[in-house]
Amino acid sequence: MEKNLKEFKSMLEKRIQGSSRVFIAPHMNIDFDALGAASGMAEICSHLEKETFIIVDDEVSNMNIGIRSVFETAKKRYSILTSSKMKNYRRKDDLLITVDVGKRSLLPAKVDVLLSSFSSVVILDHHKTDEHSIPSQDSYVDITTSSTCEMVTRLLKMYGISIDKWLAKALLAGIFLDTNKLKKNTNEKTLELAAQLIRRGTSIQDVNDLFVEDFANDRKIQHLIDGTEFFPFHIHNVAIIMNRENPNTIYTQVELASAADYLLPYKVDAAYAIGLIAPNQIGISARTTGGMKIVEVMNTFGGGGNDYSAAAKILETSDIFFIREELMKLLRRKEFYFGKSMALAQEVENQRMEERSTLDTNAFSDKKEKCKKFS
Ligand SMILES: [Mn+2]
Repeated sequence: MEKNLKEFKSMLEKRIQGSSRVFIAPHMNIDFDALGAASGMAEICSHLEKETFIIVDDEVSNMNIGIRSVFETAKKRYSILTSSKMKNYRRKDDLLITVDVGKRSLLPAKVDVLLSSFSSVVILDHHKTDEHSIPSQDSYVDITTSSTCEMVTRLLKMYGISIDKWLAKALLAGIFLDTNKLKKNTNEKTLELAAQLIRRGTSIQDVNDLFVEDFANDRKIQHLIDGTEFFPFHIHNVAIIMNRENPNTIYTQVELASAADYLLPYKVDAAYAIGLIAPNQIGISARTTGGMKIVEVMNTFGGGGNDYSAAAKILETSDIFFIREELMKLLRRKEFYFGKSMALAQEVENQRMEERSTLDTNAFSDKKEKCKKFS
């Protein structure tokens, strides 16, 4: 998809202007990146004086505190509809823009059903495309960009659309989410853009406040992390996280992702969190520091993602132990790794800085100790 953002912008503009109405679809289980990007895209559409709707099916009661607070304001600023209400607003020649998603299975239900009724579909995403992706000539998919919010922020700047304090916060939250607060998948351009958003009146503190989790939820994730097993595969080190004590506990995909994210600093090439996400449905969330081809691994389970974050949903099963075995089989295969082990590289570094290495090794158990004291 060698299209630059400038070319995409002029194509996007043509599509928006040539449509009667625009429907923006972020992925289900909306997160900060999808919501920030949808908000920014709605601003672009209204700048082009086009009537626009954002489609969200998620129940507000299922959203975590941070998402909910951004969503409540978004609802006042933009027209937000559920996908089942969408048909009342449809006209001929409507345009669909998907943000932070390129797969039908991740779209709000009725958007998927009505997909072929749109005269054109534009995809803006940073997840890898595969055979399950929606085919579209009008897409901009760049897996090297940190987040969809980063793309949308660039577009807003190209249009000269002013970004107010709230929108800056919503966009920076998306960038923070997908870069684990600028710790991964971040380059100087991402940082520059983050600085520009901060200049619009938001702050690191404002955005961090959105990530404040409630205590019970945090304990639930910590409990899941307690079930972590570390496995050496070839020269690599992989963590598998699951709740073996209470395998029927239901998690959100976001909770699984947080658990996998949590493991990354502990000298692993990849971390996989497995858990039920519905009574007969299993989720896997994969994270890597770059040492493992997690997208390929998740592809084999019918999922996808980008070089650093990937996930899969497995229907009609509730046996997490079986899925763990299936995953283990894949993890033994060398072709899913890149040559250099992150853990090995770290070993060399550790030998050089022995003192620091002792601290690093203890950090995991220390942190867990502290959490235990807290509970
Ligand atoms: Mn994203």
